[in-house]
Amino acid sequence: MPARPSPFAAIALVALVAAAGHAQTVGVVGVLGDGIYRWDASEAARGAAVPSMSFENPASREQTREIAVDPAGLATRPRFQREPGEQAGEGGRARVEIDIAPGTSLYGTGQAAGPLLRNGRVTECWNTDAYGYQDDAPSLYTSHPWVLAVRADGTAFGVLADTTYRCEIDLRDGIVFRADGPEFPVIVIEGASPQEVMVGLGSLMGTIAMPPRWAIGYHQCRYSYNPESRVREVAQGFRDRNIPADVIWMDIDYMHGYRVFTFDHEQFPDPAGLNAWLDTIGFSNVWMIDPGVKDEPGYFVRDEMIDRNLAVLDSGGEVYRGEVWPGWCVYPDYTMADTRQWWAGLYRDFMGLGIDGVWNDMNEPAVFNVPTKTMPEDNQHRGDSALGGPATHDRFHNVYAMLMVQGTREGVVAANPNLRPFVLSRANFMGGHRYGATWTGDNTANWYHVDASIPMTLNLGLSGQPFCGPDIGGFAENGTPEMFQRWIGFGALFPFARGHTGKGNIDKEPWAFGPEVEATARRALEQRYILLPHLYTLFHESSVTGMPIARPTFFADPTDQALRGEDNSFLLGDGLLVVAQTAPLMDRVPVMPRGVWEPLGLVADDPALPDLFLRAGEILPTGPIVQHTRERPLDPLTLWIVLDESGRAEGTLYEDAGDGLEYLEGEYLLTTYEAVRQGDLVTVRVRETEGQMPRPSRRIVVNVLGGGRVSSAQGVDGQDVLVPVP
Ligand code: NBV
Repeated sequence: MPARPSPFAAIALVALVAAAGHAQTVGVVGVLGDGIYRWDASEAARGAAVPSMSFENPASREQTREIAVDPAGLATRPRFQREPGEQAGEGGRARVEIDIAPGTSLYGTGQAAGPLLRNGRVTECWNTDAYGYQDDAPSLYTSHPWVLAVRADGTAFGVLADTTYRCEIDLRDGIVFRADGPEFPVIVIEGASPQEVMVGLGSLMGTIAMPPRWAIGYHQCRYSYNPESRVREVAQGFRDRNIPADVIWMDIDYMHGYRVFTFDHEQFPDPAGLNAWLDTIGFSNVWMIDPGVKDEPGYFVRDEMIDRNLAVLDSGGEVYRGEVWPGWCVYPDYTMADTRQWWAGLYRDFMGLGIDGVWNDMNEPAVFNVPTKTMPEDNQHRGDSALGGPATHDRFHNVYAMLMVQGTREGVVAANPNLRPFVLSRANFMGGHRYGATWTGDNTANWYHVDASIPMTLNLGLSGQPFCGPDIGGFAENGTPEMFQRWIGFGALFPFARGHTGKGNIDKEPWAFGPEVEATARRALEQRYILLPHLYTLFHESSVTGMPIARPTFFADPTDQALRGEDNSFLLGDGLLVVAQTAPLMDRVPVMPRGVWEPLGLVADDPALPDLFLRAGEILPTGPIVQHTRERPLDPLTLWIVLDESGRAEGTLYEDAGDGLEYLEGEYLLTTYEAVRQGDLVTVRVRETEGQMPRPSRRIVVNVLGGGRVSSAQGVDGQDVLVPVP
């Protein structure tokens, strides 16, 4: 029988001698798609690679086509090398190196402390409980072994080190990945722009599912709101003060002695009743579940897990025990589908109490009283063959949380098959955006963290996790009223907007800092709700293409070098620029993208709020101020318009039921509006619609901005509206 031809180009393995003196190889390459390549250190390494945990469809990584061009002509060529171990006999690390041309800017690397621009930085992919982290933290809660590189001319490429092992991303001289474990595939995505690379990444890793609309509202949390009377008081506090919010969160103190899937019956005697009451005032709820299960015979979660043999084992094959909140705990081994299925089943009764969303915390997994803060690397997981089979914890550490959240999501969906799930996870891995949103962990109420929250949110988005944001107000410490005021000002515009703080701190609800800060917070949140139609449209776009929701300002013009390090501002979509002041003195001078950007005022002037600008050629859909997303339908629809040089503008609005899955059957309305100037008049009309949802009968308000002036007209949505040129 003739040998099956290898889909990889036959490249002679050229041994190069690197400066360090260790042999480098150019590896073998195959094509995965248009401008998308898979490289491996050798044919043998390719054959031995474990299935991808990041690809939405791991089989697709294996379906390479032969490359038509000479690989030596490819723009991005990794070089492979085995670094010797530090101690004799040790396997050492697999190293991959990619040169970059001068003027190349590097981004991504997941949830990394420090600035947006990653050149010169070293990030370690190793999910870590990093309470109170600062700028020099090597690793945080989630891991994304991914770099987005933007060349001087604005073309771009992305590189994924497709390994789950501990992996260092060293960007001090080009791009270098050093990972424990065996050689790993390297995925290269070429694009004419960084946006194209992001879409390519979405095609491989999958995209977020459309969340329920309430999850895009404002969330209020603290560690913890307890007893339940305090939950009611805080939720009612928003309504009494007319401060918009959609969600209130139940942190670990609702549990009975921190046992997951139980309730403290003194403090929370009737969770179903509490959830039902919250619903009457338009509040959705999210409740926490951790992975550590109290090791207490008689406790049903623990007994089921042990009886079914689903726990993580230690190196000797005994059930591993580690200390967390409940005391000694056992940990589900989510690397087995059986475990995930059992875990998912636990959510049936839990969700049956009217629970809307789930928060998975401590899933790095965090372990107390050990120097590594996590379980031993030689613990044993009995991984299914689909995940590459059994392995020690060092291979599964970074995906422990992702597999947990996958199980959680499956359970939430099974409990409420007709609703959209919402799950938030602290730890996660490249590709984990398919299962849950994320936040930036235990930050601190100081100006460093106010400043860091924009770049961190942006780099997560550039690493495939668009649904994210920081603890607004800071988790550790109290901060100052001014700090909170500024933080909520721009924080209210992140894809995931949640106020949170830790135990023992002062209150940090929007009204906790006195009337002046409360007024800013109200305006900031009103601004979010006014922009909700646009944000919802961006979530839809992201769910289709993989584009981030909050985007770096340089996306406005990837050829403009001046924008490459700008991380005090960000774009929501293509044309709405949010310029924040994240330093106490408000003395940062933002770098503005070239072209015409008209200032946009959606709420009363307030120096603590970010400045908004709308780009020429954009139509921005907005709604009225509402107190929560279910309050009333979008009416009137207000379009803000800035014409481009040719007198035209365009924008889209996505609408659906806000929950449920009918949108997947076509029950949505995607409208493209256009504005065209003829003489002194601008005609605004529907140019195109997609989807089967009928257009709601509603009023439309049109505001055309130009030269600092605004001209307005009203009409009926779906019919042409004429408005004078401003
Ligand atoms: O569950 C309590 C907290 C939670 O509020 C926080 O957001 C998590 O990041 N959790 C960590 C455990 C305690 C941290 C000190």
